[in-house]
Amino acid sequence: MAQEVLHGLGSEPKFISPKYFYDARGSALFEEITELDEYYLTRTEMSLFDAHLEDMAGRLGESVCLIEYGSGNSRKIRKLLETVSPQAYVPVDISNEHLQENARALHADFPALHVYPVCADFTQPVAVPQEVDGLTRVGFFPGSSIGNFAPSEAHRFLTGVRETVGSGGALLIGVDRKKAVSVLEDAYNDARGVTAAFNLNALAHINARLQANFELDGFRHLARYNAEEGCIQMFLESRRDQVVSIAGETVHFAANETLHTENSYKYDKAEFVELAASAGFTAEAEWSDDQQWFSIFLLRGNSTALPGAEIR
Ligand code: AVI
Repeated sequence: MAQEVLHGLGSEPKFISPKYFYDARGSALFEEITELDEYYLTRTEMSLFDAHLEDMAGRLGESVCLIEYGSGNSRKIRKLLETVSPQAYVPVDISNEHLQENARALHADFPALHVYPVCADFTQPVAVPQEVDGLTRVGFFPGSSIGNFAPSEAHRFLTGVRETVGSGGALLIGVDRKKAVSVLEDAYNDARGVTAAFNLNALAHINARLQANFELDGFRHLARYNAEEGCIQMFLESRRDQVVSIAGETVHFAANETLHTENSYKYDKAEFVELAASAGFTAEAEWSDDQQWFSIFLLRGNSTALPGAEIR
């Protein structure tokens, strides 16, 4: 972690990974964000699940193994487990603690469900346990978490999922759509300052883990839409000229210098369908709200033709 953080802070412009938002306080702040008036994403996606779960379940069929990428979506996964009734559930998470907690809680409520937690970095193809052989593999990646990957990383992630679910397998994925800049910017600049606290929490997290001495009041939260990139970008801007010590090293911040903390990409429908196609998926269905602010896509793994094989 020290190496990674210092590499980003030694770069020009400075950056850190958004994963540093998420210690216990950061996860609680994110939960709070999902309930903010301005943060329409979670509420819109939930209402799409509520309205279309039966349709989703019908399309997925029976004999399903549900593979959840990241295991922090308890409310959404429960809805899906109730309606799709999969034979097996494979939560994949880098944090073993989250996985075990999640598996324990679900087992209590769905005693007949076979749960096979896999502790892994899900940006790589996942080794799914043999026990689920013969079941249709369906990945689940809600919340527009795909938006926090750069397009090349999103392509790599989707290619890995395609490899994991196989041809005929599927991915149910939530995607935040492009829309009026004011709506997007309000969602990341809420009036109560919860997103600002979430952004600044990355510094508190680094202080705790790397014996660093960031002064949180020395930085200001910034979030703005970059139309060229098609993403909301979050930064922490230094309020003054200052030096911070981190894991025995010192890092200089000029007044108004920015530290880039997160990108959150937004997609047009056609852009996302094309991205999915480049990873070997066909968009079989899409559910969106009246304003087309958020979409849930059902992507189906294409059958792969061997290189040089004739396509009939
Ligand atoms: C987790 N992820 C989809 C959120 C987003 O909207 O990109 C993280 C977030 N950052 C600021 N607010 C919420």
